[in-house]
Amino acid sequence: MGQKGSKLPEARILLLGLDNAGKSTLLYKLKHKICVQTSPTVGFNVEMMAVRKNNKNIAITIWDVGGQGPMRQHWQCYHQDTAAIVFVVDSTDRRRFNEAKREIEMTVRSDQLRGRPLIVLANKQDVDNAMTVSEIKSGFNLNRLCPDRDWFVQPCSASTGFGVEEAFTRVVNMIKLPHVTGFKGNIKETVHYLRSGSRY
Ligand code: G3D
Ligand code: MG
Repeated sequence: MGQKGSKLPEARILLLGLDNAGKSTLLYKLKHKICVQTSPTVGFNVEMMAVRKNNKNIAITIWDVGGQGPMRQHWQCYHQDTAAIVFVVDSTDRRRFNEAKREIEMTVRSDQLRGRPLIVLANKQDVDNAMTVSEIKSGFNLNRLCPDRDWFVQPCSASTGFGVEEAFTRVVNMIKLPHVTGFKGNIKETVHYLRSGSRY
């Protein structure tokens, strides 16, 4: 069932958000349901999955690049080939909501991410008093922030799996095929490049 050496067109999905938002938990949850290939974590986590889009098989690579320090210099390189942005929010953390807001605002300002779909995951919905989708939507002011890209907010719980598959099905549906076929590298080459260029 492995996809090693897969020649499928690849689309990169960038998993962003503050530390503790639940990005790695989310990736782990997806991996155990539908993942077909893994790479060891070296300053980042990445998973590849085969999915269907428009009756074709494509490979999506999901990059959890929440790393700090030396990895930050590589963030631009992730942006370049990104087909969709998934921004994970800890819905229980009202204290850091403004920090998350600043990060999402910086992300959507990136030229290389212009027009790419944005999916906000309102994570940790299993916890009482978690912020709701509408609180997050209006708190981030997404209508004004994203006038020129597709976006949506999905409630989910990376711990229980609630909403996780739905979110990624929607992400795949929102990816534009030109970005898929325009992907230049492959997952192994990119991982090799990042390892050789970093101190990890
Ligand atoms: P990050 O990769 O974004 O930094 P992690 O975040 O995936 O490491 O998760 C940070 C903490 O949040 C972890 O708890 C994890 O179990 C928890 N978490 C992630 N998703 C959910 C969720 O949907 N619901 C709840 N209740 N907790 C979640 P610990 O205690 O290990 O630090
Ligand atoms: Mg993590």
